[in-house]
Amino acid sequence: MMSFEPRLEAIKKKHNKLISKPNKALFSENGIYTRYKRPILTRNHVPIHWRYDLNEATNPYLMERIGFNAAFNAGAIKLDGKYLLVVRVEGNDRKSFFAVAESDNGIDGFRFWDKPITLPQTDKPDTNVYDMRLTQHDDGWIYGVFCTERKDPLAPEGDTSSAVAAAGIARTKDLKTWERLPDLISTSGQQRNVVLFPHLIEGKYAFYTRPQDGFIDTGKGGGIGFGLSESIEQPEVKEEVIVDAKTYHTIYEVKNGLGPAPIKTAKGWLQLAHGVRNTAAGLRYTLYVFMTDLEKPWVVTHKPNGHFIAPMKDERVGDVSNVVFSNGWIADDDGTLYIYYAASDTRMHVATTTIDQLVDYCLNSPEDKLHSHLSVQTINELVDKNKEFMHLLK
Ligand code: M1P
Repeated sequence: MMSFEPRLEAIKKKHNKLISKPNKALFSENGIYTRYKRPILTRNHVPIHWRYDLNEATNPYLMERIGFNAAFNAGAIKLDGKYLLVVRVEGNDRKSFFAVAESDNGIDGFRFWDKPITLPQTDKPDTNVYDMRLTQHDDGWIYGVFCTERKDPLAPEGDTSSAVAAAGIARTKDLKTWERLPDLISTSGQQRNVVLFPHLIEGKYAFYTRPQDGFIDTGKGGGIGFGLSESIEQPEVKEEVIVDAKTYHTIYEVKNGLGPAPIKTAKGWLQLAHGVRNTAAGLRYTLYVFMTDLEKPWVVTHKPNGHFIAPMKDERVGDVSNVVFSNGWIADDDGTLYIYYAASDTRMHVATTTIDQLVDYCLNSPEDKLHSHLSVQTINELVDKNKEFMHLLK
């Protein structure tokens, strides 16, 4: 075993090499977005001083004192020219918490800030928190809406797994100091994947929701919902309409949930969501994109069929395999869009595209007609349209 000093040098060298490795855009076969060669954040990006006691007197073997399991499902925002992710970091103890990682260009060089976020508690302490969506609201605050999970108080004796999920809310101006607000009260027993809309509607705060009557199963919860709250200090949604329903034999057959806060375009609100279907190998999570009406952001106007991003190659394997999940994206002033997505509940990736391309994708891709023979009809329509251009393929 190496002694303290050479071991520390080796750990530092390895860590610095990892966090300064440049990323590389890959050729985009579909032309809709560009994937990158490396994940942008992994558990190995967690700072050395969060993991090791650096005092030789109290840690002579320089062993890790605190272990980290994963860095994934990050909210995203650009502030003062920096690309900032509020990452769900999970310790080996299975507790997730939030920590900010910063990059100058949005595709590599992400480094965690000095300390994780200290999240104030309500009178019912969170057991676990995760998947924060950031919304820069017209009221001047940046809101973080996240899932807070606690043991189900009604769980029968001996059941140490049943939990209740609710939407926790905190606000900040700088991602450093956070004010905690009460959890959202809604019509269903549980909530996850709740997202605050950036504008007031009819003078009220508006939330995309995901009503569910179980912790994993959404049960009677019909899909991505939408509701209004009179106040953000006492948030309560008394009525939820379904925006995008879970649907038989689609990629969102079992459940779905909104990703980041939507982006306003001239043609409507761009929305990113995840859809879940079941397979013999377990649940499969993919991402899809749709648009909602500018004035009525709860009404879907365009929805390309199928998935937008599905887990590929190494992304397919992790703690919860066959999952891609996104709760953060950043639209730059020049129209570039950085989509931050996690692979298999383990690590973070980025994909880039432009707002114009995504709008074009929404407006011009065929919708899901829900039957095989209609999918064939759609393909044949394209084949016929291409007849006079077939020479281009020679
Ligand atoms: O494990 C996949 C995802 O499962 C949950 O998402 P949903 O509520 O839509 O099923 C969340 O726990 C999410 O964090 C996780 O990535």
